[in-house]
Amino acid sequence: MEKYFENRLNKLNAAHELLLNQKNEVELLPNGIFERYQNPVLTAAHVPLHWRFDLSPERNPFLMERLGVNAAFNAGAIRWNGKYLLAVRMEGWDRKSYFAIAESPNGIDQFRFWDRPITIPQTADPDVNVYDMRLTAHEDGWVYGIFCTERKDPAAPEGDTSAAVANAGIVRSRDLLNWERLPDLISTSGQQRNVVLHAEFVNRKYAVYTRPQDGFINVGSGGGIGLGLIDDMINPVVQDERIIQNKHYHTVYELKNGLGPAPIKTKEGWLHLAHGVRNTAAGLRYVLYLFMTDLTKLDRVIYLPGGYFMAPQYGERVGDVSNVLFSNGWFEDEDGRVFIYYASSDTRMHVATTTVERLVDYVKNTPADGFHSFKSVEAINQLIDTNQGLY
Ligand code: M1P
Repeated sequence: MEKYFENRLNKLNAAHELLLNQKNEVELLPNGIFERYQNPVLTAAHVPLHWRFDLSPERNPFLMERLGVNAAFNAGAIRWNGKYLLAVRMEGWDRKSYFAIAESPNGIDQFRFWDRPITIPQTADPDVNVYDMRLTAHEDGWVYGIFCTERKDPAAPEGDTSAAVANAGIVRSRDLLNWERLPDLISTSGQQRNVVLHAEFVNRKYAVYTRPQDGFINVGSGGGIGLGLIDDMINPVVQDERIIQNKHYHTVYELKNGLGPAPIKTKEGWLHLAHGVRNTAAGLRYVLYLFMTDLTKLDRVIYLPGGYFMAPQYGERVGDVSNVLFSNGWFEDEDGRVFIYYASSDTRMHVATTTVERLVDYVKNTPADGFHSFKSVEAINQLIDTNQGLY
């Protein structure tokens, strides 16, 4: 039996090391806007063996996986002390999500989890589930993590074991190891998901992007990407919340939308990455899109390219919640490269790279949605006309 244990452990360790050291290659024919990479950067299989297996041959002679991991997805991202870090949404076999930091030397491959997952301190009303952390290095000196905290709906009728309430939980840290829990977001506009902290003060206040919604899944009469102000993160009351980019009939964000990571500052405006959702006969389809807001008037959208920026393709389409791309992590490197971390189908993490220059070009020069098929054909004809003599 001991031989069996030893052989199995050797095989598990070898396969794990092979996976963690796998080189990631760029896709063969990118679209000019960004480059995808061929392998996911993180999956459930990247999780250290000592989180999953009892490694004692006495206690676990069959070397069974005791605490399995179902998925590694929807990661916040930050450039930190020369390293590329992700605050990953981990989901166990028990359906509970939690966060763990994974680190890479280059942002493209060789991601390894730190020794333990993050312990999130609890408020008086414990979180049932936590997910989708956005990391913001704020100019006040703290790194904030804003995530969705989910609890059973206390108003749910008896027998309804699914109804839930979503709100934004808030933690902050100076070393990404020790996290201080602040009170949950206080807003008067119903449930909240996809809440993101802006990195700079706005009129000496904190600014947050929100996504008010009536229900847990359905945004109802709520929805849209909102912007509000907070005086003090110790008492995070959202004031003056207003919708700055709304859902719209027959677009990629017809049903709902939500901001991804905190926006990137450019000379021309704030670059935003968001997800848009529409309904189909096969269920909801989540794609990513970009827009830009004014540098000083944060509630003014100045560019909104039509359609999606990135949609699920090939194997990305399949997973626990198929046909979903979701991103809550990106950053700009010192050299102007942008690393976009996105999850496919609520299952695994990927990376795409581009530059600020290319993204600014994309938001400025991609035609806006004309909201009618006729307008789409008009835009194609315009392009064909300007291409005369060039093809
Ligand atoms: O399953 C797709 C996504 O659904 C939710 O996002 P949203 O609130 O915008 O619809 C979240 O649960 C997210 O984690 C998930 O990826």
